[in-house]
Amino acid sequence: MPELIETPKQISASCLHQQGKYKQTNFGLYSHIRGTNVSYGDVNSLTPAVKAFVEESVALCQPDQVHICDGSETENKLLLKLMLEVGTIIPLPKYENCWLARTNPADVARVESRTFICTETKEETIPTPKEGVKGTLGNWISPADMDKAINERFPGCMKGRTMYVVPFSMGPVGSPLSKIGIEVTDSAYVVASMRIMTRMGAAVLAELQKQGDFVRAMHSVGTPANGVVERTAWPCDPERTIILHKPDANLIVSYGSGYGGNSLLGKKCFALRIGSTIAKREGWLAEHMLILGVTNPKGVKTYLTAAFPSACGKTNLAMLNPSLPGFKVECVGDDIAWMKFDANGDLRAINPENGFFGVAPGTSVETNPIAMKTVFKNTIFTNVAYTSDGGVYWEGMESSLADGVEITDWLGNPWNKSSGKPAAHPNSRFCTPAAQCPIIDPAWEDPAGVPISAILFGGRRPAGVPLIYEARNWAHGVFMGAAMRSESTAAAEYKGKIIMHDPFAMRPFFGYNFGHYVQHWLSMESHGKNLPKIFHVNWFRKGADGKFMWPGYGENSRVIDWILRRVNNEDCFLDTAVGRIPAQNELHLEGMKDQVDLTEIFSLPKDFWLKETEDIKNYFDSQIGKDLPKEIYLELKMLQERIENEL
Ligand code: TSX
Ligand code: MN
Repeated sequence: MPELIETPKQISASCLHQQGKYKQTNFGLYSHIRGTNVSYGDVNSLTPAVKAFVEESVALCQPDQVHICDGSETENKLLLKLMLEVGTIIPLPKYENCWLARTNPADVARVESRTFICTETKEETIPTPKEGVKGTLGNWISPADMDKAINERFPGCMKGRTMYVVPFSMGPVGSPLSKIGIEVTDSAYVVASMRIMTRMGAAVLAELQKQGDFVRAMHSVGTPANGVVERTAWPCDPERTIILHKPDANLIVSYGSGYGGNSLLGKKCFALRIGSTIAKREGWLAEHMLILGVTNPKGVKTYLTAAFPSACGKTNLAMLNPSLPGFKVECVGDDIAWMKFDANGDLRAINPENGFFGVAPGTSVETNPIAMKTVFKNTIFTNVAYTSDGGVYWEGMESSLADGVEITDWLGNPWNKSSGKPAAHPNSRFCTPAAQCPIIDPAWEDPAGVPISAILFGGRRPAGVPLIYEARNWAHGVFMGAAMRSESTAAAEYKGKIIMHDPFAMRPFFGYNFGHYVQHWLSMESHGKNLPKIFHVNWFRKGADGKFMWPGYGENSRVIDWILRRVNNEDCFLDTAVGRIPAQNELHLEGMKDQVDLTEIFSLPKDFWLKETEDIKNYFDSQIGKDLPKEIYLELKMLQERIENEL
């Protein structure tokens, strides 16, 4: 194998990796934590509280050595070398600093059924479903059972391995909207990925010296055969995988999986689940939303957020290439928004992340040229296919495949178009720095956040739901979020083409009782002087011919143009039973290639909406019951009455 990365001269990676042995690093100081050697990093950079957390973790997990991450280039090279040696990653010499990780085939996605929130009482975590109904708004675990789950898995789980201490900031280091976490993990893949997805390293430890609060996150890929460390390329323990959150203690514990959402604990576990509980306590919002900035032809810049369930093209919208002349979209984030009303009553948002952990299949020069310009440097790919010329391949990349190139699928088998299965795993990912996105917003790291003027909800709705409609007021908008549904995804555990409820696109990510979450959203109305307007979009309505009625992608800028005019309070709307839609000729379609039947795309079939509101009522009754605020039931009732009377 050619020497693809420069080995740091002072550090002998293979020595570091040998069980029970280590060599002096360039830090020159022998140090220990609970008798365990610190092979890299400076113990004195840890605050007493961080040191105590590391000590507890070391005592429990019994790693051979401790590595305190500084986020440096030297450290990253060491991690890459370690991963290359054991086969966790392979190089992708076609690109600059890109790597392919292939997981154990049993460890390819988040595992919702093994994800728990721990509170004293069940009611704090999940609404009580109706008798005989299985709740789908999260899983509760008691403190005693959480302790038991930890004690059954963690003691000695890092024997023969290195424990990495990963200091990370969600949000720009030092922003008043940011929060700090410490993740301990025995996975070099997790460290390298956290370095991309969060602000990681010494600067975070320095910030902690100023303000000490942090979220504790403990992660191990696990050890299936008790006590025996497997030197496999992707160690994991799928049978005993568990992801635990204890909001009262700002604690995350994850065992058995190295996969993204289960192991990069800053993302779903912290920024959404623990984040939403902190946000509730502190009076702000932690949401599963993209953030984008739009500049109109007059040069006016407006920021929006949008919450969509998976498979709706959230990353594509975050990097939109507008077809409307004179419009410009810039990206602040593609997955998570932390939002808080400032002293002026403006809602301000930060993207707590530092990278994109995007689904690869479907990403192409046709669907998202900006993403394709982002991901081919400094990127860790996971479970995509690779090509004989040292590149990557996934479903959707057909048009950029050179002749004579051979493909190896995500499992390592030769692949061609007649193989009958996808080359890349459908949930395969790119993990890439946000800063290298060519349309990253100039204010994406503004510590004050960007001012949000509109919030979009949406879903994949083949029938009945118009292209765009606007909420009549805040409470109606909150109802729209609570009533969100989408044609189901292939990414999670639930499969098949059914219209699934996914309120606020947060169903797998609530950190506390959904009924209380909705109450919190309603309460936000009184915090804001300049409340954002709320909209619902649907790019996916199909006509009688079974074809999509709206061309989507860049043409969505026409919908955004109308939203911006509404934000500006222009009188360009028409009231309907479900909300406000563009008035005649107010959705600008000039210069559009495709013909769009506006009457059909904005039609509101009475039978559909009667059934839809009945489904929503059944969902609310069976899943949330008394925990759903009465204002939301009232919104539903008023909607049903308008449907009855106006459609
Ligand atoms: O991301 C999508 N967006 C948002 C883009 C900013 N997708 C892909 C969804 C899967 C992740 C879309 N798919 C969008 C969309 O607006 N619309 C559609 C549906 C659609 C697909 C293909 C065509 C039209 C609509 N047309 C042709 O294939 C020619
Ligand atoms: Mn997401």
